[in-house]
Amino acid sequence: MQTKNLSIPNISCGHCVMTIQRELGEIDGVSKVEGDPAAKEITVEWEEPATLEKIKSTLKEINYPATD
Ligand SMILES: [Cu+2]
Repeated sequence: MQTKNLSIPNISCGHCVMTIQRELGEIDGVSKVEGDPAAKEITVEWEEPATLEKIKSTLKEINYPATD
């Protein structure tokens, strides 16, 4: 299991976090997505077959790119 905090400047409210949770939740292997709208951060937990690259590319596709 891997965990990472990602900074996502495009988050503006709780709905953004819910959208991200829904979309990342569809990736096989992603087990948990938590978000903080005020901090504009999410925490993702995953294991194979999910990868950080896949998570980041999905975030980019839905217009919430991570900065790091
Ligand atoms: Cu929003």
